[in-house]
Amino acid sequence: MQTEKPILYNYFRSSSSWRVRIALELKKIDYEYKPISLIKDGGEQYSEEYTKINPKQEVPALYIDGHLLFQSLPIIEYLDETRPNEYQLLPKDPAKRAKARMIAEIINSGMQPFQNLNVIRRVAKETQSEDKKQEWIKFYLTKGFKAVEDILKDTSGKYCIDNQITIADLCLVPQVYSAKRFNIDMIGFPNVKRVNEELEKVPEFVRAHAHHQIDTPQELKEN
Ligand SMILES: N[C@@H](CCC(=O)N[C@@H](CS)C(=O)NCC(=O)O)C(=O)O
Repeated sequence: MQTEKPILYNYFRSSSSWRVRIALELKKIDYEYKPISLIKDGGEQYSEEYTKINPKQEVPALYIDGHLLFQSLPIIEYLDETRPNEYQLLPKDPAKRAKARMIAEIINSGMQPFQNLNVIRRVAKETQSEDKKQEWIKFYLTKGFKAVEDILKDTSGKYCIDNQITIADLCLVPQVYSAKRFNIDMIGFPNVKRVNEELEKVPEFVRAHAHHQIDTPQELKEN
């Protein structure tokens, strides 16, 4: 039984953090929001204090039920298993569950890492070129969205898997936001666009949005 309030170590614009914020909202879990700035003072994720929380020096990390958890997808699965409610984020049906995980995995391991701050900084440094960095991001995000779009043709209803919100949707919305930030042309991905627009209307997704957090800069809060 949970006694202490969970603590989410996260950053407003981090797509991995955002996935967990949506899960916490859907599971109706009251939590303390602990901002970890990825840019302030060279990045608070590298501080000695935070490295003790997450040795991978990334957000998110969630302290819950006496456990310190990191890696967004296992966190979401933990919340789903320990807090069953009307939102079952991993569908019961094995084929649907596998397809939801397929989409989540494409985004988690085939897209997000290639736009991750320390990775793109290294690409820019090694190539001495901001253009090469942009090309790199565009290549991997487009490749990932092509695969997701193909899956959605078969699986999507209102959301990624029929009309049930799943772990795939929690990954999709922050990834589409990142794509917009990096100026990726989404014209070839109508199902991604349609499902994303549908999800953006869900109140729990609105509350978890990058522009609605305590560490969101004022100029973005107004958007
Ligand atoms: N697979 C991890 C990825 C975590 C991750 O890469 N987080 C990014 C923000 S979305 C980060 O903290 N980056 C810090 C850096 O690149 O220094 C997860 O899903 O939690």
